[in-house]
Amino acid sequence: MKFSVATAAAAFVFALGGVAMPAAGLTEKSVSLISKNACSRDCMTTIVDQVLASMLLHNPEILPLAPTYYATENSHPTALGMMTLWRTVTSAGSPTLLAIDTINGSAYFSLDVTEGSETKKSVLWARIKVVDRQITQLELYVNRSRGDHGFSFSAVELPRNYERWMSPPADRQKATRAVLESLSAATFNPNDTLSVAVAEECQFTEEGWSVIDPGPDGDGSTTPLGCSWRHDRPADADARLNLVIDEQYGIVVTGAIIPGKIYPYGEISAFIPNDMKEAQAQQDKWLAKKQASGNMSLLAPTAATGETLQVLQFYNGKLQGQQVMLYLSGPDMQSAWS
Ligand SMILES: *[C@@H]1O[C@H](CO)[C@@H](O)[C@H](O)[C@H]1NC(C)=O
Ligand SMILES: *[C@@H]1O[C@H](CO)[C@@H](O)[C@H](O)[C@H]1NC(C)=O
Ligand SMILES: *[C@@H]1O[C@H](CO)[C@@H](O)[C@H](O)[C@H]1NC(C)=O
Ligand SMILES: CC(=O)N[C@H]1CO[C@H](CO)[C@@H](O)[C@@H]1O
Repeated sequence: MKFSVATAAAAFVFALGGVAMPAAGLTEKSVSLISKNACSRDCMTTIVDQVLASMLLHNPEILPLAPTYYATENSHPTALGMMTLWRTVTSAGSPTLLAIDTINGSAYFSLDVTEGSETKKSVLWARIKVVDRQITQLELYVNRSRGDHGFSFSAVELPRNYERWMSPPADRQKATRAVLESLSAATFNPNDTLSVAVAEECQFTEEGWSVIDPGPDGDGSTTPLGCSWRHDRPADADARLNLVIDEQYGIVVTGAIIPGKIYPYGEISAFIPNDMKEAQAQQDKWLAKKQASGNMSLLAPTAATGETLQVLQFYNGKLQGQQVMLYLSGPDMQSAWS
């Protein structure tokens, strides 16, 4: 369903009904098994839709916010009413990717949105936490250009690329919560010896895009990069583990802070984590050569910090999907969330 401002109000009324009566439709037996204030998958889905509808209405006050809530937009702590998203979003569908953790009351979602009268779309990704059916945390990010995150991106390709995530084979062998937790623990810890098999069809995206690395001189690859489980993956000893564990879809979300450098990359620029020393050394070599030829204007390599939510999908004993979602700030930044 695609929301417009006109339908948002109606959708919200509908959604509120869902939240007010989460036990409707459940059997007597299942009601007695869950706590009074548990939020089911339907309940979490409704709250996520409400967040998007409230952006369209430019009105955060209609949300079931907890008396005290935490919120960031592109890593900046701010009250919802001060965020740009509540001013700019003019169209948003239901999330293209939605992972729900009913045990921790958390959800991760991502979709393409339109802002203002822009014809170009932006990539929105977010995590929320819900306690007693009230929102206690909102961690929101929006990509408006590669300069925001230093990586490749595509709001246009995002919906198609996420279809596979949301339609896993019915006969898949689901990973247990413990397996998904071990994946989260290893994501930003290269010391962790967990061995991870990568499915051949595993889908790798950066901010919605299947990455084709053209190379700084346009002599790179023409085929999309696949998933990988690198030994030189970025480390964060304080990574935020198990933010969302969706056992139904096999999705696990992990947060981290990644120090790195913005490098010129041909005429554009790219973020390379400091832990990927080889990639940085290669880029230094390329840069020295370009500078020696003296006929190109290039950005100076500059320290930066990426705040990332890494989204992995795992079933049939293999990694099936890997997404890098990252937002850049200046050097030595820390996360408001850790
Ligand atoms: C990995 O091990 C090294 C050496 O013991 C340690 O300094 C580093 O903090 C560890 N990294 C993580 C992410 O735990
Ligand atoms: C979510 O629940 C698991 C139990 O499976 C727990 O170990 C984990 O720390 C929780 N994550 C968060 C962010 O609270
Ligand atoms: C810059 O110099 C290199 C070699 O010195 C040359 O191959 C290239 O065509 C030049 N580029 C421009 C834009 O003049
Ligand atoms: C508003 C805006 O500039 N959004 C960018 C986010 O990513 C998309 C996908 O490629 C770009 O087209 C948009 O320009």
